[in-house]
Amino acid sequence: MQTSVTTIDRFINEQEDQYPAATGELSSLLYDIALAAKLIAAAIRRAGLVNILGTAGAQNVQGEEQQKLDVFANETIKNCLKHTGRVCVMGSEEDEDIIPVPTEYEAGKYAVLFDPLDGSSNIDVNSAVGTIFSIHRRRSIDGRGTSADVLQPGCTQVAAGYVMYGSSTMLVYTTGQGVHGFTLDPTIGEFLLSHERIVTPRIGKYYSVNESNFGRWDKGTQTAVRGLKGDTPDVVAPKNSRYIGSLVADFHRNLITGGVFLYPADARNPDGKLRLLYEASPMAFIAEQAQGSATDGMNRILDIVPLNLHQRVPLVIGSREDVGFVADTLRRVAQRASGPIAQPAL
Ligand code: AHM
Ligand code: MG
Repeated sequence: MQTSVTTIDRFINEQEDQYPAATGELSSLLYDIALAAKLIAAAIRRAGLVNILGTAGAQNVQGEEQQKLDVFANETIKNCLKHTGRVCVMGSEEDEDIIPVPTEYEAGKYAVLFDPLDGSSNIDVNSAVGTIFSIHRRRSIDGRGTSADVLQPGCTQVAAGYVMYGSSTMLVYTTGQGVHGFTLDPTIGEFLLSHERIVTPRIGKYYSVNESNFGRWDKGTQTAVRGLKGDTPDVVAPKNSRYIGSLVADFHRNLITGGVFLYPADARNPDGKLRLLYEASPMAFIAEQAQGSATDGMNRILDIVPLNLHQRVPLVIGSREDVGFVADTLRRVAQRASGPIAQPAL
């Protein structure tokens, strides 16, 4: 029987201890998020039992049907963060506008963005869903937070992470010192360090994309996906296909085994489907910290300056060489069609 474990709070605190100027607030904020994750995980585990499944009968700001668990996860995260004095403003996939902390609470120095329950169409079929979060230092000087605090490029994130509610519940995060994963031990209610310093393989085994959109992709994307399937084995290692339709689960698998996930633009979704601030940016920070990379096809996700809270962006993310292959292919096909274009900074 094991008698020595590293809990998430001990690990976070020990990491922050390496920086004498650190106040401990970011550590506490990550721990607040871990608490929200435990509450959400518990609700998901009970989902089939307490008749919480099904739609809440409302639509979110994207015009999508909200699931009851979406609503629960959204409220849980907001309630775990708003009173702490560590956060000045929040932004959620489920809320149209930014959420400044209520006036009865102290406003802190961080802005937090989150997708409370990503992949929620998987809930009713008992497949993996997740929570994604992104943390920025505030830009406004004082008072309640403003849009300027949430509309920051991914490269200024101080922390990002996700929680995967799968066969076990895992929390994976980075503060810019590598990527670390914790597994929830339900018997003691603690996240325990299980994956220290995750490094994703340079070349992946899998490609993950919704191929039902193939006919709506541009020529470059079609050529790149054909390459990933094995059309050009001299240029890119042929891959096996895996697609759950839950970004957290697809990304997590590829992070561990190596692989590339794509949600490109298509004729119906000219900017792709995924959202920059609380899906693409945090995942891009994690990918880069695990020595992978993330682009919108050609440009680095972390360099994109957001214009609005729910902005969408095409996403190609995962093993560095595979993401590079997609960018090279898109560039080559575009060049053939219309002459030279600017080189991306990968
Ligand atoms: P959601 O945030 O509304 O759940 O949508 C995002 C999800 C991602 O988890 C997943 O990668 C993608 O939508 C799947 O979309 P599609 O069903 O078009 O393949
Ligand atoms: Mg989502």
